[in-house]
Amino acid sequence: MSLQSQLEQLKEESLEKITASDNLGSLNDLRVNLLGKKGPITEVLRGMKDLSNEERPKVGSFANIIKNQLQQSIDEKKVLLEQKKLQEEIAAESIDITLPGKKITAGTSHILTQVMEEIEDVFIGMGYQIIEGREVESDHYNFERMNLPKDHPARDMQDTFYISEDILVRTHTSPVQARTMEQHDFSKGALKMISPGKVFRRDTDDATHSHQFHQIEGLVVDKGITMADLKGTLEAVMKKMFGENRSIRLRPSYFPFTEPSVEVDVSCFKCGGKGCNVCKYTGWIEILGAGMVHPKVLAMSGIDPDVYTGFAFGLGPDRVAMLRYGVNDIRNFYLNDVRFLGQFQTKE
Ligand code: FA5
Repeated sequence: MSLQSQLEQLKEESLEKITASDNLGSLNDLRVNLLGKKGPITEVLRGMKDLSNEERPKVGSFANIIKNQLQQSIDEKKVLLEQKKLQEEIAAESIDITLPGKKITAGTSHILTQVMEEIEDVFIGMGYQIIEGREVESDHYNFERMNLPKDHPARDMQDTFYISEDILVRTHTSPVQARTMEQHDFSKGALKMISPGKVFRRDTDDATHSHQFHQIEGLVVDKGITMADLKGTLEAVMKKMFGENRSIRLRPSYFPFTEPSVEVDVSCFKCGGKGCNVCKYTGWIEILGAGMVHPKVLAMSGIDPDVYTGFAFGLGPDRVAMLRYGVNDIRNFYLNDVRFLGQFQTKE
């Protein structure tokens, strides 16, 4: 067989192999085998030495043409195989959006947070500002400015955890009253604020007492504020929170920082006042302490009690939440058991 026909045959066989190659690795092996120094074309060309001077350049250029054809065919095949590989990778990475998604269990805000935010919303609607107090307080603001001097017997009911002799964790949110009053500029209008937050007492924990619980302090100071404003405000708030049919009653009480002082009861939202286990068969539920701000407390904050008067109240949202949701032990709020907390889904 002439060298030319050998080369022709080699070309046909090689082209078939290139066409059959189905991945980039085998194509590269093929390239090295066919076109490399030890490849069959080079082998065939070794026979050129026996050719005549006329034949040799013809066969030489024919061999080069074949080499170029094979190289071109390999290059084209390479492009095809690269595209194929890319398609396969894209197909492997594609997401089937028709598959049902995995359900993500969303958390909820803590039930006490929900109750406090609901109460805040009611007061914001009535034009109150929300004031953030501090949990670590001084004896001065927690007691003295609330008209509870060092030897006052009412301090016994609010013993707490002391950080130093004068620094403690607050026993009630009332110190926020003093801090807010001394800052307030009455030329800009009345002072109307509530302050929700954590408080601490050296109470023995039981079903209705926790050593850490929450309060919402309320304070309104302006010229001409009376007990009627206190009553009207609290009645409106209780109706918003517990239903339009609720009424409230005020019973005389004592707090060193208010004069006169009252305990405020709301008519039972479960039985409507007839008597049931929620209201302990009295028809009323005690909900907060309140009163007219003591003139001494106003004066200690730099406010003239002959010109300004005010009312204040302190509400326990933990107890509100217990009553509302029939929770029989306050400690459930603080154990962080999701089986309990998960029952109170956040309202949208
Ligand atoms: C006070 O703390 C007053 N500072 C409230 C006040 C403010 C009166 C402004 C007048 C004017 P008292 O100790 O009663 O008052 O607590 C208020 C509310 O906190 C109670 O009605 C109750 O709901 C809640 N509370 C008190 N002790 C605990 C406790 N250990 N665990 C859970 N809640 C409690």
